[in-house]
Amino acid sequence: MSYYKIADLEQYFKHYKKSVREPRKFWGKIAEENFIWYQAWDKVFEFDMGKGDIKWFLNGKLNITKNCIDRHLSKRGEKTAIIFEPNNPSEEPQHISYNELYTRVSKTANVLKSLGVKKGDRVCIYLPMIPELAVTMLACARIGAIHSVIFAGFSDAAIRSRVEDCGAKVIVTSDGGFRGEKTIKTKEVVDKAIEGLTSVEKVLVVKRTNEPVSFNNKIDVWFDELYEAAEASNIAEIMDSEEPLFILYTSGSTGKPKGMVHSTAGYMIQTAYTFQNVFDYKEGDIFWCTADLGWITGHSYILYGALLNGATTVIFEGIPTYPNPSRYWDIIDKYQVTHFYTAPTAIRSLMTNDYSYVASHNLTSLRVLGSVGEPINEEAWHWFNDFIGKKRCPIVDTWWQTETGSIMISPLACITPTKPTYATLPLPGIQTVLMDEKNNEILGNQVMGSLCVKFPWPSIARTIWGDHERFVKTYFSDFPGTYFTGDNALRDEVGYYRITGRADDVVIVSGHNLGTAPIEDAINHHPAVAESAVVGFPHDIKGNALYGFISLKKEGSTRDRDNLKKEINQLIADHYGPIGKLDKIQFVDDLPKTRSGKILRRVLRSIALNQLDNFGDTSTMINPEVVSSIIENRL
Ligand code: 6R9
Repeated sequence: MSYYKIADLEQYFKHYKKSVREPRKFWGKIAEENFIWYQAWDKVFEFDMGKGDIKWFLNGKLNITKNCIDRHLSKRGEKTAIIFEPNNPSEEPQHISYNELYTRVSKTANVLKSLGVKKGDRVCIYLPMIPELAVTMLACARIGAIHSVIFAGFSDAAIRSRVEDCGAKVIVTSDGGFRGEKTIKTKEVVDKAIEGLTSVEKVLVVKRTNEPVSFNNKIDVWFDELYEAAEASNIAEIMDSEEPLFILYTSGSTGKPKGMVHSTAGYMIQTAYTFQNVFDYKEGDIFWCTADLGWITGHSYILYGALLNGATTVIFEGIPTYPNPSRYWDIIDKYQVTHFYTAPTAIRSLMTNDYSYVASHNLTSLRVLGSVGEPINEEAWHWFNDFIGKKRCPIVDTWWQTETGSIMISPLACITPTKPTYATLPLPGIQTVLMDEKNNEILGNQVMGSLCVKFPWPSIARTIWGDHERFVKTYFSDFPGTYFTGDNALRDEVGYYRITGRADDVVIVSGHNLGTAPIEDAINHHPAVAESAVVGFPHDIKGNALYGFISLKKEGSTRDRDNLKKEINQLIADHYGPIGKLDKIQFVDDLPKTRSGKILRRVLRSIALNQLDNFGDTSTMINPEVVSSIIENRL
C-alpha cells in the first residue's frame, strides 16, 4: 500500500488515522518510495517538543536538487519545468526544460563555488522574479549552501539586518528589475544595504534591465561572465537530512524578524506530498502560483513542491494590473494554466475591476483554484468560485505558515467538499488541536480556541537562526507539549476548521472574545467596500470597542459616508451579530500591507490606540506611504 497519493475521502480518513497511529510507518514509506537517497535514514524521527528539538529521517543522506531535477531527466528531460512570463508581454517568454534547468543550475552552482561558497555558507538572494532567482536557490541547494531569499521589494535596512543576522558572505542581485511601468533598482539598494559591512565578500550581479549601475571591482562580479565560462555539470553535495536547506525571515510582532531555518529531508518530503495531494496534481498540469519566490509560498509551491513532482511551474515577473487589469487572465489563457494559486488580497483587488477583463478570456483550462495567506472572506470566495472557476473548480483554502514549511489544513482538491471561509481538514500527519487558556485541549466539535499542533511533522522549521531560545519561547511555551501557531480557529459541527485570525487580533468586547476575520467578512459583503481591517481600542463601558479601517472600491468612493457607515454596521449585525458593530469607521485609501499581501493589523491597532511612536517591526511593510494619511485622519 502506497501513501503518497490520496484517492478519495475514505482514503483520506484512513491515511489520516494511519499517520497518527503509526507515524514512523506512514512517513517512512512515503520517504522510501518516492525520493532518491544516497543513504537511507536509520530512524524516522526523534523529538522533544519542550526543547523545540525535532529531527526527521536521522542520518539519511540526499540532495534535494537530485530529486527536483536529475531524477526527471530520463523521462521528462524535454518537458518544460519553468515557464517564465516577463513583465512586458511583448518580451519573449522562456520555456525552460528539465534538461536546460539541469544545465543552468549546474553552471550557477559552479559559479558560486568559484566565488568560494561552500557547504553551510549562507547566500542572500535579492532578485526580482526572474528564472535566475529560482536557479540560484537550486544552485545553493546543489552545493549545500543555505539560501536566504529577500523579497526584492524590501528596503536596504531590511536587507542589512538579514545579511548581518545570518552572516552571508555572498549576495546575489541584479542590475535592476521590471515591475509594471516601474523599474526597481536592486543593485543600488544592495549597495546601500552593505555599506560598511565587512562580512560580505562578493556581490554577484545578474543583468536584467541593462541599465548602468555603480560597480565596485573589489566585491562586485558580473554573473554573466562567470556563467559563460562555467562547467555545465555539477556533482551534487551529499547532505544530511537535518542539514539546513534555507533560512527565510518572517516578521515577529515585536523585535527583529525571525530567520526560520528549514531542513533538507523533512521539507522535501512534505512539500512534495502536499503539492501532489492538495492540488490533485496530474502529469501535464500547468501550475501557477502568483506568490513571490521570496515568500514561503513561492519556496514550497512555485519551486520545490512543483519540481519534486516533475511539474511545469509558471514564474511571472510582473503585476496583475500591467499593462492592464486582464494580465492574470491573459496568462491563464496563454499557457492553459490548470492550477491558479493566489492570495485573498489579490482576489479582492481583481474583483474591483470591470468584469469584462475576465470575460474576454478563455479560462476553461483551469481545474483547481487555491487561496493562501489570510482568511478568505465569503464574498471573495464566491467571486473566485463563480467567475473564475465557473463553479467547476474546487477552491483549496490552504492554511499554513513560514514555520510549518508546507500546507497543514486544506481541502484536497476534487476530494474534500469545500465550505466558504473554511480551510476544512488537517492533512495526514497534522495533529491539530484547539486549546483553552488553561492549557486544556478542547475536545468535540462546534468549539473555538488557540490553534496548536500536538505532534511534529517533517517540514516544521527546526530553529530560529542564531536564537533557539526565541524559537522555544515563541512556539513551544504557551501551550507546553504542543506547537502554538499564533492563530485562533473554530471547529464546526463536522470537524472543519475556520481560521478566525491571529491570536493577538482577538478583541474582547463586553466580555465576548471576538475574532476579527468574521467581522471583516461581514463588512466585505458591502458592494462599495474593497477591503477592511478591524482592531480594538479601549472603551469605558465595553472594555474594548471596535475600530474599522475600510477602503472603498472606485465606484463606492462617491457614496455618502454617513449612509455607508450605517449600512456597514447593519451588515455586521445581520451576518455576525450586533456585538460586532463598529464604534469607529475610518475610510482609507489603502490598508498597510506586508509583501505577501497580509494586512498589518498591528500598525492599525497602534493607530487606534494613538500609540504612534512604536509600530514594532515594519520592515516587511510594502506601502509605508499610506500610514501617514491614516494617522492624520484617525478618529
Ligand atoms: C503561507 C503563509 C502565516 C499566517 C498564518 C495565518 C495566515 C495563512 C491562511 C491564513 C487564514 C488561510 N494564513 N494562510 N489565515 N486562512 N488559508 O501565509 O505563511 O507568511 O508565514 O503567514 O498567515 O495567520 O499564521 P506566513
